[in-house]
Amino acid sequence: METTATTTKPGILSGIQPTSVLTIGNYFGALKNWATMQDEFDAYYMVANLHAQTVKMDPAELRRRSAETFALFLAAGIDPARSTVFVQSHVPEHTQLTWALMCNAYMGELSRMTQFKEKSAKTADNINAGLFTYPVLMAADILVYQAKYIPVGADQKQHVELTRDIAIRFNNMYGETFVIPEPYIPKIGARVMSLQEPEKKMSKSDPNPNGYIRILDEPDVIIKKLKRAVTDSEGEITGNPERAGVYNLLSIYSVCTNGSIEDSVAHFAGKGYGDLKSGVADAIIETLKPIQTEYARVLADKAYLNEMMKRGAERAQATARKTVRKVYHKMGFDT
Ligand code: AQP
Repeated sequence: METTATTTKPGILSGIQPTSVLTIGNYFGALKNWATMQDEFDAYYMVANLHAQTVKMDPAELRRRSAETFALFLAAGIDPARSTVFVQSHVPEHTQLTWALMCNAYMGELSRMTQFKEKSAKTADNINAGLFTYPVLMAADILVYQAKYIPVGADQKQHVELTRDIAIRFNNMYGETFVIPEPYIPKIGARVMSLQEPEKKMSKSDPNPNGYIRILDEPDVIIKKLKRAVTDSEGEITGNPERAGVYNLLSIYSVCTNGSIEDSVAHFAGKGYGDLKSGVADAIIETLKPIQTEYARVLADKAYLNEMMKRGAERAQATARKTVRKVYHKMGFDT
């Protein structure tokens, strides 16, 4: 496999936490775009397993899910020959850089992170320090690869702002060290909403399994969940975003068929919600079929999977090590 030691393409970094099996929200909102960005960017894609531990996870489950999520990245079209794809904990430089950044981040700015407020309200029995300092680890994830662009949803924009502030502060104090990253809105992107509460985003840790479709769900499960999807009492299929349930189904159909909302509305013109739900279910099943087949193949080949994880980590580490050496030297640490 070819490894790109030097490149002139802008760096990009993104990750997904292996807290549960990924949903079609993770696919259409992240993985599908990642695959299309592989040639334009020097892409780093990681299984964010260190982040997943801010909620309590069983160690054996976390280990298994990390490997499965990595396999799913490959199955969804992330090509280890074109992108650096790896598991976060395999590259210890992330945590090494975190400490350096932690000493250049302030309690006040971390206290302003809205996601901390939301998440700590949800897990009142486990407000661990990791949940509070998680944005600094995220800053390290980005800065350690000198990534220029960070594809993020609105909920993560504040964390990219914080990363910029820390990087600028560090550069001012110690001299030019970090590339200052920018949030990046992919050309095609989709926010997939819950099938049960369509005003909320589809989430893999939703306690109600009817709210999400997993990338690995069997066709009969997909059909059943779609049948239960929340719509409204209007009966007519239009592309009005205020009718959140129907609009969500239309946009899922659009991303599955690579069409526009107008195309989807035209496709279902004169039909009822039963047809809409079965049409969307079929489109999802067709989209997921090749990914599921490839996933089964990759997961069955443990030697290949382990080798890809090892190579990905080595390739990521080659870049990360350079940054940490530079930072530690500037700060007066000997290693
Ligand atoms: N519903 C969604 N629509 C579009 N994009 C989505 N993403 C997640 N859900 C949707 C995108 O997936 C990437 C990684 O997500 P994550 O695992 O780091 O955490 P998250 O954003 O908090 O996603 P979940 O599924 O809700 O995770 P849990 O339940 O573990 O907290 C991001 O690029 C995100 O935009």
